[in-house]
Amino acid sequence: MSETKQPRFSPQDITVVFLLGGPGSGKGTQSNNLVRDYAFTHLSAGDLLRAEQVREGSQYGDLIRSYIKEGKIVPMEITVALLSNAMAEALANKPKTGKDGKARFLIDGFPRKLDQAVFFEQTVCPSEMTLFLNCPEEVMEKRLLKRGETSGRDDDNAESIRKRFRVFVETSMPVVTAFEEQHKVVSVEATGGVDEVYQRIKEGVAHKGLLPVDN
Ligand code: UP5
Ligand code: MG
Repeated sequence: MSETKQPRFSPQDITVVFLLGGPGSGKGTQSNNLVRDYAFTHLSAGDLLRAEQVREGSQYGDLIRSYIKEGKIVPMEITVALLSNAMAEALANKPKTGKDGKARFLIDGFPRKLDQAVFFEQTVCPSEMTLFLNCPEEVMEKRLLKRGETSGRDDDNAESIRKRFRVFVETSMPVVTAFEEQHKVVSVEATGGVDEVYQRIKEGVAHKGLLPVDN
């Protein structure tokens, strides 16, 4: 008899929104807005990996450092475990919910590859929606080089940025396309000022029924 494995969390209890977009498209910046107004718990896969990289006793520190510098995608087992555990930890602390009583998770910068999307939805939780920040490379490059003056991120240099762009186009865009085929994508033009982009995001997600939470 074959055993059907259930995902760790059910979409009846939590809402998962993926936030995708190229490097520098504004995922982290707009996450702050979405956390404030929509009661999201924000989980950035990149931030979780950078924290694991410097965690004392981590067996993955050197591996993560080299992957990030090269703009390559870290093996998904590591990232999915970090995300799944961070979700469980957040739920244990009884986070705010939407009107439907469900906790809301904004997963920033993941999934970056088709097999990651499938694996996450099978083992952690199916997603409700993908918010895609669409931004031209010239705009993203300018933002990242400026941030690189002070960020201290190993990958905010011209060479790493070039590699990140390439991986995004070749490997991560197919994830957006696959979710588009499922009619789950809200695509937003991510050029212009932060407030302008956020206004478009609010309008876009409202069309899919996602509304702010009253404070
Ligand atoms: N800025 C933002 N919006 C602006 C606007 N509208 N106008 C003007 N400036 C704006 O923004 C970048 C900069 O632009 C900031 O200085 C901001 O003020 C300004 P930010 O909001 O940080 O953009 P974001 O899209 O979050 O850019 P980030 O660099 O974080 O994107 P990446 O996708 O490259 O980074 P991430 O941390 O997700 O991943 C890094 C690496 O980790 C990957 O390359 C990969 O090696 C690894 N990784 C995995 O292996 N697996 C994963 O699942 C995730 C990551
Ligand atoms: Mg980010």
